[in-house]
Amino acid sequence: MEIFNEIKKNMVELDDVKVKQLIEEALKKGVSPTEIVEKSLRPAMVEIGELFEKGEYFLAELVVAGDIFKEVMDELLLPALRKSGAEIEKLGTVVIGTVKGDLHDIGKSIVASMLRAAGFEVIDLGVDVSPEKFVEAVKKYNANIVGLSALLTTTMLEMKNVIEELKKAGLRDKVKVIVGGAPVTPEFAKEIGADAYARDAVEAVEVCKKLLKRK
Ligand code: B1M
Repeated sequence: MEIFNEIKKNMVELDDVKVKQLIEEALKKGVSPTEIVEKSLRPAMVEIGELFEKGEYFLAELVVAGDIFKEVMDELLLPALRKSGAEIEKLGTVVIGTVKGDLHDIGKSIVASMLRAAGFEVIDLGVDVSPEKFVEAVKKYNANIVGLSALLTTTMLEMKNVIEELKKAGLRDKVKVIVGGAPVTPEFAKEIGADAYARDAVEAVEVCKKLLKRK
């Protein structure tokens, strides 16, 4: 669809005014907020990352891209998501966070919002979360699921440390672990002993529902 390309192009060019205008138009036409994220904004962020790698964009551009993404999520997409008929049934409790050393929170926050919209209670611990903090929160909130997000190839290794810490605390059998984030793969999830992997926020909701049924 042309509108997805247009949003993507303007996001890559960091034109926040145009991005907002196009998203408003798309929402009015009935395009779903999750499609806008997955077909326009996320591919745009990948391209922005590539421009950064090539030295055509700098850290300042990454920061601006992150800010625009957050603004359109808060102002336009999350309100639309809430309106689009969230299930009211109360599902389980998910403790979620971006692992230690990692400050990327856009994808994790989208996953958290989608889980909330689907009826999960979500405790969002934010970014740079240590294994000890995850364990503490699992105990405190009696969580059914722990969600770990990482965007750096270096920090994804922290996911294993969280699983180890859950084992040490005797909680590993009581809680399911789902992992995700750009560098994470299903193979990596298996290798570190996670229960599940999700590619995006829509899949994360489906996977979390399945994880609870299996318990
Ligand atoms: Co950074 N950064 N960054 N960055 N950044 C990446 C990740 C990078 C791939 C860019 C690149 O070079 N191509 C690269 C990592 C390379 C690598 O590890 N191999 C990189 C780098 C190098 C860095 C710094 C080291 C740069 C520096 O300082 N020199 C630095 C690290 C800081 C740190 O964390 N310690 C850094 C900093 C930043 C900013 C702070 C400026 C900013 C983040 C702002 C913020 O989050 N508040 C930023 C940004 C914006 C990016 C890119 C461009 C975009 C990330 C993003 O928001 N994507 C990114 C490029 C890329 O991703 N290819 C890049 C959109 C978001 C919707 O997608 O996060 O993938 P994503 O989330 C998806 C799925 O992955 C999945 O669902 C989400 C929704 O669909 N998902 C889950 C995510 N978590 C999940 C959890 C689940 C399930 C699914 O279950 C629990």
